[in-house]
Amino acid sequence: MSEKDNIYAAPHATIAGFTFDENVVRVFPDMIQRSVPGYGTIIAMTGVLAERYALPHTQCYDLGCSLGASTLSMRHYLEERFGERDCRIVAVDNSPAMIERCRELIARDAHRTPVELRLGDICDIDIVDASVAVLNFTLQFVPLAQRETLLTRIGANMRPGGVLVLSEKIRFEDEHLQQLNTDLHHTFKRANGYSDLEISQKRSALDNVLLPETIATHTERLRRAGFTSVDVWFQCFNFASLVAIR
Ligand code: GEK
Repeated sequence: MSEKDNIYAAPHATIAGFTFDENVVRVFPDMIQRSVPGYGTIIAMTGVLAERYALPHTQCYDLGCSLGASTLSMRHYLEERFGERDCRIVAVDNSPAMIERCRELIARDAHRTPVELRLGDICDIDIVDASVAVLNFTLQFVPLAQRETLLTRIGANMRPGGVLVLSEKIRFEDEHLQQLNTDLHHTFKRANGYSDLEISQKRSALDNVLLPETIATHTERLRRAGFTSVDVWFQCFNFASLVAIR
């Protein structure tokens, strides 16, 4: 069971940049559920999309897997046609604490699709013969200058007819919409038990660490990376998930 996230409940003298360390790992499921509107739906539908697009004898990538929520969802939905499909999942994260805990959680799961867990930077790992790639709230932490190269590499190593699921915190060009969606997100967090202090300290910690972009920027870059059909399939406030078909 996940512990309750109270990392920013007490005042911090200085707010360090957010990192995915053991303290975050301990509370991560509670933190992401209470912070990201639609997280549970996005995780479940990622499995549904994998079931539809995974091609026989290919690999499904969970890039920035954290505790493996998307991996476990894909495994669940890939189970029914396990034998005829013969896929494997490659789950990658550059946080040792996340990978260690993820390994324990995968070991407890009874589904059969093989999972390879890798500790590493998603900008460095080889992508080979992919039919599904999931970037579930991960690209937002990759330096802006590296995002195009990463997506181009995913596109180049994905089978035609494969899918990339890209979920991100987004920003809005229109100032009114940016303010509205930021406020609505904070209201969502308050309704989930976070105090104003927690919300503001977390916001400072993510400053310059989580860098959101607009839907237009994501869509145009995905097209340049070789994805032909690109659209938003889920959005709640400033959180969205896109499908991009190779
Ligand atoms: C979920 N997908 O539960 N290389 C590898 N991992 C990275 C990198 C990188 N360059 N940058 C960040 N990470 C998960 C949630 S959380 C989202 C993803 C959030 C990892 C980082 O260590 C963390 O585990 C994950 O990406 C982001 O659906 O906390 O908002």
